[in-house]
Amino acid sequence: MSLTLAIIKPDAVAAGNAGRIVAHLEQGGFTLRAIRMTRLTEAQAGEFYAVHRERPFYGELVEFMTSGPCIPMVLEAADAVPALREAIGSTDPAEAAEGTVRKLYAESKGRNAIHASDSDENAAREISFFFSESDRISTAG
Ligand code: 3AN
Repeated sequence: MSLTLAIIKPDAVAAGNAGRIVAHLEQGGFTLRAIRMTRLTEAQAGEFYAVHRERPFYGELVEFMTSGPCIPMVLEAADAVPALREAIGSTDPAEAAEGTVRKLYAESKGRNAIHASDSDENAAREISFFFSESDRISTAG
């Protein structure tokens, strides 16, 4: 089993889809290990998305991610990183496969409902960004 980080983004929280997205992921085989709601500051969003600093959509991304509360969570599954990437679907909801979170709940490439770590290395960094070791509750046994 391994861990990954998801963030239910401000568009999905504002639309009232947070609970449905958590349920969808749990039904898809992911176990919740930590969850909280937060509103990112510009500095926090900028640091979280630092790898995208040179991309043309960086300003828009930071503005969107600070526009309202979001819900970071730690999810556990076998091969959690690729499994969650598959479960959320393509960045652009128009290209996302049927049954994926983005197909079901995303509005556009920018307002796309959910973030998921793209490598084990980034998952570890992103989990530590939002949660301390003691926040991650083992649900086994
Ligand atoms: P993913 O979230 O699927 O890993 P990335 O890493 O290419 O996608 O992009 C990170 C985030 O930047 C996306 N989740 C999305 O919110 C935003 N983004 C990506 N491409 C665009 C775009 N063309 N216009 C606006 N925002 C974008």
